[in-house]
Amino acid sequence: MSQIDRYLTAILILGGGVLLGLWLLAGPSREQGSDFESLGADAFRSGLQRMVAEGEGGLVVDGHPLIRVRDDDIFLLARRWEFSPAIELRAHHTYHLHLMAEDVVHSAVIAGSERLLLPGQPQSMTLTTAAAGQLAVQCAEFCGFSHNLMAAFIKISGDP
Ligand SMILES: [Cu+2]
Repeated sequence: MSQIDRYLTAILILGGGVLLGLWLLAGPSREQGSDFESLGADAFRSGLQRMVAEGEGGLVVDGHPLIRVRDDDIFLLARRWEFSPAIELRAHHTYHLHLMAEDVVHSAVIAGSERLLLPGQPQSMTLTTAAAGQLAVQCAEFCGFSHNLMAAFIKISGDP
């Protein structure tokens, strides 16, 4: 090994170490824990059914019924390539949001925070709505062909 080869090898090893250090410091920032105790998959499914049954009001958005959430618990199911159901929330209200992936790994970015969603493992977080308008939900984990289109808008209503 020549002197130059040794220098190059040392630079490569040092550079790799620096990059690894930076990645560990600044890299994986998505949260995996829940804000409070998460539900089991069965409790999630029955909660979702209850929310849909209570909130159906005949309004349809993009082919899906719009569910007016009555309770403080919200259930969103992630599957290729949608978050469902379409929901309407009240402005300036704090909810318990429960998310679960049904088929493959997804990740939900909502109100500036990201949750990794492993299939069949619900995640829970608090969500406080702002003023009336829309709140975007976006998938941030590549999940196949139409991943880029996997987004939803939550309607925030000003009515009390
Ligand atoms: Cu995706």
